[in-house]
Amino acid sequence: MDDISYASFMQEFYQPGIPIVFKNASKVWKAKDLFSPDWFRSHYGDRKTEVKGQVYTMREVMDMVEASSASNPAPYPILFDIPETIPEILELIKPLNLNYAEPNWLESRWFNKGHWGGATELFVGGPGGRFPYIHLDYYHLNAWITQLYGEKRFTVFPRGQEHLLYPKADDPWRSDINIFEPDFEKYPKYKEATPIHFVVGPGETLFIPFGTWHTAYSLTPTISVAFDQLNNKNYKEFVKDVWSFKKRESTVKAIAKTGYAWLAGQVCKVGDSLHPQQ
Ligand SMILES: O=C(O)CCC(=O)C(=O)O
Ligand SMILES: [Fe+2]
Repeated sequence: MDDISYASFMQEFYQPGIPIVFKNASKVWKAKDLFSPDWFRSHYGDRKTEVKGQVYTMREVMDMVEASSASNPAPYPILFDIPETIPEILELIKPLNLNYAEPNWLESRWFNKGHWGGATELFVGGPGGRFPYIHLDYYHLNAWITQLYGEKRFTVFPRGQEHLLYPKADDPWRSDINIFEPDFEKYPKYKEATPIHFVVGPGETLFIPFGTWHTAYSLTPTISVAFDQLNNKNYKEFVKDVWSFKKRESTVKAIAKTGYAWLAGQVCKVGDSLHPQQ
């Protein structure tokens, strides 16, 4: 979708919770047409990240994803927490909200980013790299994924198919179904599911509304920037998740964090009413 107005996006996609691929929302970012494996190797080659317990430099990561193949894939995803490990590039991805992902309470100082599951991350992958499972994002956050280099195939499931996807009993935000080779004996209802596959290419941005089951598969070396969004629309579900996640740690913590999240939400709601969107 190209050059949809903010108001139309909100009405036709955001409010009903329908995924959409923006063709060129990233035109407002300096990072567009700039990010590439070579660019990261030469500017931030020494920055490090950990993947499955092993530390790699950016240089090694880029070498790995360029050598990756479907038969011998590099690990996926390889993540760099942008504010923590490459804060310099924050300048190149402004405005983070692309003038569409707003309001975003995770950008307010009341919701310390990263604290609630909402981070700004660089995703790096190579051919054959599969996100390890189909899932819902934690905390019912909306996800915004901007592909800046290479092509990734995404799979999303229409709302209302959760009963066909076998959420795990101990982690109902995930399923063990392998969508590449589904085991229909074990998951017979999955036969009725209707996964939607599509490729997101350089410069394109995918909006994944909360409550959408999804996964991703890297077709080429890929670099994307992902961030999450919270506002009045997903706030109720967010607060419920804060409760249930923190409750696993302790009831006292759950009460404190949920109380805080509720209060911060009230403040942000007032903020929204003082600064209406375009
Ligand atoms: O690999 C991707 O780009 C999708 C990532 C994703 O769905 C997630 O991190 O929750
Ligand atoms: Fe996700």
